[in-house]
Amino acid sequence: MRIVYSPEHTKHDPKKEISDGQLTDAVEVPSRAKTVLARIEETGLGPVEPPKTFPQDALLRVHSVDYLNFLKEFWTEWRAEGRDGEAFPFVWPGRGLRRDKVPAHIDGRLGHYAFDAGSPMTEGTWDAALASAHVALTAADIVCGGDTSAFGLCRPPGHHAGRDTFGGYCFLNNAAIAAEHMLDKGCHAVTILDIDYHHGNGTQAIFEERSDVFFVSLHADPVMEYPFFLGYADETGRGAGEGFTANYPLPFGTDWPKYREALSHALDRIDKAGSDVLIVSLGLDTFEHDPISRFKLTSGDFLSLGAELDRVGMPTVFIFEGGYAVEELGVNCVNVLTGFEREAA
Ligand code: SP5
Ligand code: ZN
Repeated sequence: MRIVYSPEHTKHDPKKEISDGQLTDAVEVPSRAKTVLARIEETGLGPVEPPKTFPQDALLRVHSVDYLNFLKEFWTEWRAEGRDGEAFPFVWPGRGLRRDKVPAHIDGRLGHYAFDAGSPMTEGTWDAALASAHVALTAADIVCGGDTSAFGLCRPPGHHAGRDTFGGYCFLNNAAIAAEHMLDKGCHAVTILDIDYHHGNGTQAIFEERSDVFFVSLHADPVMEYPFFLGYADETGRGAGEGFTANYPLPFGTDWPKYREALSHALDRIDKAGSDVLIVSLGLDTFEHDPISRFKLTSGDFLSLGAELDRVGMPTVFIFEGGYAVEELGVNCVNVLTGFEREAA
């Protein structure tokens, strides 16, 4: 399997995040991607290549121009206000406040585009997020070119980012950008299977009215877990997209037998949907020792998970999302990919 990686991600190196009501140590850190890369090299999973660059049009298929400009110009504006260090929003247009106004002040702009306070923006965030999107686009191109699979080792992750919103450590929605690119390149329909522990609210929101992108997500029940406000079983798509969203909220403590049951159901639906390509939003935070999650998958289970994914036999683009048990992250991630390849062989 060909792997796409860019060292640009190290420019996004936050030290702190706001989580569980407190300022805590950041968990979405550069060592995450480095440990996965090290394991790929150690196991010889496949050749590692840098991303190509793409015109901004590829991002505009998913994100609004004002949002992209905000991300790009953020650091200059932040510095112009006399600020330094990591940036967090602290005021949002909640119920009763106007969402149609984009304030000029940087604190207002931050609140307008953010949906949580847990995703610090730093000097290098834009460069890293842009490279991450290019990694995803390059991986998509590899599969468009005829390979049966590819892995985009994206960082920062993407699945929480919406058309014009950031949060959940995500700024550009890498999986959504890859999906649009594949549709542009001649795919008729794409399925995105999101197996990160957290619901992929951004990806769902981007495609909820679309019938050419089937979004399927297995995740911790939002009634008890972040992102709390999307990912319930009754969300099945809207308008032309009715029936093209499927959510499998699962309880705390979900282990492989229970997870496999839901995955199996999801894969049957994916099989029937008949898309021509599968994009897997690959989060490894379902791991039993993940520091912020409460599922119980073991390192060995990730091999089985990879094998299950190949059951539908579709060309597959893997896009790296969450997973915060850094020490075991390389093994867990590569286990999914080798489990998948072994089955294919
Ligand atoms: C890409 C991705 O996985 N983003 C996840 C963002 C989650 N941020 C909020 C984390 C809240 C953690 N609560 C942990 C409770 C146990 N200490
Ligand atoms: Zn996650």
